[in-house]
Amino acid sequence: MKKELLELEKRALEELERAGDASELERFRVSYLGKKGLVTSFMRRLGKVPSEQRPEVGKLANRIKTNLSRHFDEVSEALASGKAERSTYLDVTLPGREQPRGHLHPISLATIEVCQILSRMGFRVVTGPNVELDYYNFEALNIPKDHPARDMQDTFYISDNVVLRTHTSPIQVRVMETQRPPVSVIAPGKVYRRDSDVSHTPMFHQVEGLLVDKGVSFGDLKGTLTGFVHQMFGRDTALRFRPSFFPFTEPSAEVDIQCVICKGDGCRTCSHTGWLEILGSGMVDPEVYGFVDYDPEVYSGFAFGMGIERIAMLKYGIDDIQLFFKNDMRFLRQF
Ligand code: 2NL
Repeated sequence: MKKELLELEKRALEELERAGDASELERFRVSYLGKKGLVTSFMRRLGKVPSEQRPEVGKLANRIKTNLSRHFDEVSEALASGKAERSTYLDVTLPGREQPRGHLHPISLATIEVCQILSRMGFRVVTGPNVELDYYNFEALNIPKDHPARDMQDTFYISDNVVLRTHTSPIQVRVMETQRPPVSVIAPGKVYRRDSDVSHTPMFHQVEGLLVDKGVSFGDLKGTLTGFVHQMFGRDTALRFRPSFFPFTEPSAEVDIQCVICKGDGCRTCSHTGWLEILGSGMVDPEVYGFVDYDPEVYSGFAFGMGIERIAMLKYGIDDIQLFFKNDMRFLRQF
């Protein structure tokens, strides 16, 4: 009974607070304080309250009735004298509230830019499964069973012969398997490696490229990647090709660009070398052609691969790879 009364009071006060004009106020008066109002009918039912509780409940009911009447009088007066602007007035001349607008993630922006530059050169964008057969991820790329890259330490194994792809090369192997040269494709996407520290994340993004035709030379590789670097980092960016090794290319070369921070003078970002490694590349190893039934005596080609996080960090001047994965709006809003 007491609880019911207190709830009634709370509801009544809320309703009174919302009353915006005389008719709403009158409606309030009738439904709570009038002859058939809720408070009045409560008073009538007091007789049914057990006698030992009656004084206490009665006192409470009286207090609530007095309180509601007093509030009612106050609001009536305020409304009548126009002191309180209580109606729900809509100022249609106020400027609208701007809706926050989303935008693409910096990794998406960098991926799109890389793919646009290479698409204009004639490469076609292809995608493939993130969960791959060991065959497409390793075997067909000339990475033998005992190669360290296959180690459980480095690769997420789903089962004996199924992995999370460790690069996007398997997409290109699938293209070669179903298409005869000339082939020129780029494969963007997520890749996975069991690596997690300040400079590594277990999932990151890559774009790989592949071009196979009759008479493709290392000069074509150099020209293509030079054009790419100049469009991505600016025409005045110096680059160099440095000998390297990958199981799936021979010869292989890594591409360095002049440090974007110190312009080659040497700083912390480039470990005082003046150069930054941005991608790996090479002429497709003839062993790979064996798996996709291309004749290495007829065809040759080049391939390359780059990590998008690294490209985005250099392009936008970001020094911490973890920022890409934290969804901190203070970081993301800057793009
Ligand atoms: C790197 C190096 C590279 C490739 C990827 C490739 C693909 C096929 C055949 C041969 Cl199907 N090669 N891809 C070649 C050289 C380097 O990536 O540092 N990536 C982040």
